[in-house]
Amino acid sequence: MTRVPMEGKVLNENDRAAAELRAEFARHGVFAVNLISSPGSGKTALLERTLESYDAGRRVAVLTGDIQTDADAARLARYGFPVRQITTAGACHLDARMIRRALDGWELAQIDLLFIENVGNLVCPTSYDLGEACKIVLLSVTEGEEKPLKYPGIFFKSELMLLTKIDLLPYVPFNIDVAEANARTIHPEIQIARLSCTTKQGLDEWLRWIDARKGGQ
Ligand SMILES: Nc1nc2c(ncn2[C@@H]2O[C@H](COP(=O)(O)OP(=O)(O)O)[C@@H](O)[C@H]2O)c(=O)[nH]1
Ligand SMILES: [Mg+2]
Repeated sequence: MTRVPMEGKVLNENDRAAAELRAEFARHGVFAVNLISSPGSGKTALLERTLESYDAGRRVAVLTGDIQTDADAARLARYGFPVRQITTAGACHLDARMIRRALDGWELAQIDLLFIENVGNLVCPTSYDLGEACKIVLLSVTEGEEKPLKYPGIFFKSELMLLTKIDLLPYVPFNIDVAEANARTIHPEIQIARLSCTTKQGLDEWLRWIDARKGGQ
């Protein structure tokens, strides 16, 4: 009897759904970004500061994933842009079909920029393509500078590493240069930016980065 490894099968199905999504995004000119980090690294805070900085006419939307609660969607809905919560009821990552379902009823032609906040986890989301144009990994200064070495997959696949909560650097023994060097050991071309959503230091650089990246698709 031939045994088909389940994980391989699920991933293949996801790859097919993700390819369809990617084609759909391309057809409608949607630039989709997959934000990945541990729980609490500041994904929602980053989106709050980002949405807050955008004019009302900006064609941006957010899908935010968590295992339970719509707390993040409630935080993000305050800025007036379309926001939907995806609750995975236990799954440790979003998959392409969850994204497709969550987009139902949205006019994709009206969206230029779609942020997807993944479930907090540095491992599982790495393997699930969501049809995004790029993955971005957040690492906060309270997590330890060795994390890129321990969780290489996501640092290898991400185009940008955002080092978050840099306002806390005076209070934690985190060597930011070592963190950057560790990320570059795994992925020499990874781009890196430093950011605090509390003081807004580095926020303009992030906003410029996303606009430039989107412009180039
Ligand atoms: N000091 C500091 N705290 C932050 C910053 N960004 C987020 N936080 C806090 O970190 C916690 C987790 O942030 P959240 O955005 O919910 O993280 P998520 O789980 O990745 O979405 C919250 O209490 C935030 O207020 C920051 O730049 N500096
Ligand atoms: Mg969040």
